[in-house]
Amino acid sequence: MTIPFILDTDTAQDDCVAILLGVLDEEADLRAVTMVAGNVGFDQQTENALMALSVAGVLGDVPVFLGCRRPVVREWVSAEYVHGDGSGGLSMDTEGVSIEDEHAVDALLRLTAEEPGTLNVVAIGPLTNIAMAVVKDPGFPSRVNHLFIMGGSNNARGNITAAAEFNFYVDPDAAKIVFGAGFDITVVPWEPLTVRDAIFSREQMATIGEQGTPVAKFFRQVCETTLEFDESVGIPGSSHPDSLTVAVMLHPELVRKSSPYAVDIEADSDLTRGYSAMSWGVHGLAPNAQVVEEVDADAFYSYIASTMGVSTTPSRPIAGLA
Ligand SMILES: [Ca+2]
Repeated sequence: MTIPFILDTDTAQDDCVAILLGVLDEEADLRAVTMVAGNVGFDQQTENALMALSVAGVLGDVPVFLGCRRPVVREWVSAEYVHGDGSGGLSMDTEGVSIEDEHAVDALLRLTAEEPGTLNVVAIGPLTNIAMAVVKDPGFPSRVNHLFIMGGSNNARGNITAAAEFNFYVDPDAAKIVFGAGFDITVVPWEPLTVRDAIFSREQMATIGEQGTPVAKFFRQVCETTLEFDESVGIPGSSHPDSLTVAVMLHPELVRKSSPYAVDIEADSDLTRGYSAMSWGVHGLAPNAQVVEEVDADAFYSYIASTMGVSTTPSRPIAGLA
């Protein structure tokens, strides 16, 4: 039994790894990639997603839908200072590659209507597409089997501000809608989880790259920019929150600890915009999400390393792949 899911992504660096897991892991059945405004320029994100599909040899096999090009209310904020253009200096000729005409929000609604209660959605960018799907069709949450969200911090530091993690900061209004919509939700937060359990050292990154497969080389090159940024802000390695979110869905045995929380998002304050209030059960609030608190870091690394070692024949040449 494979796990069917839609991946909603602002593709840069670790989003690419999340896509690779979705097509290389035998447990995964990636039905669609939906693009949302986030990390880097929208068209660049789309090219990054197509490159990831190409290096895995499945370009054209997984439909790619373009979604919201800006947050619901606010101006778009980029993370280009973290990711560069998110490609690790790689590029690919996308001439003639087919992108679906249907909008990503409509695709989310249609695909879940065709198989209600079957598909998971993994959201690893700002939650704009997911919120817009809720706004357009309030029946959407009940048709999604489970929604996995990368975002927020669990009573800990943010990354784009002291209070907020990037995905929720960029579109706090969307995040607030999504957490109030009635989905079955699992959250993979930035702190403390990701920076403790999903950080790879330079040595670990090199070990993955040395496997020499196209995927392994691609992995190392696209993750290098973030590695340098992470080290500059005191994180001892390359961070992998997005691929961790897909991994948690495909391999729940990686999770050592998770608990129910009542999660809500700050959308009114400037100072704490996008802050995720995660109430742990003592404040009289009904839980609306399961928050992952600890994963087996060694097992996660081994899983990523072995998956990046899978041999593929890239669909198209990728310029700059060493
Ligand atoms: Ca992302």
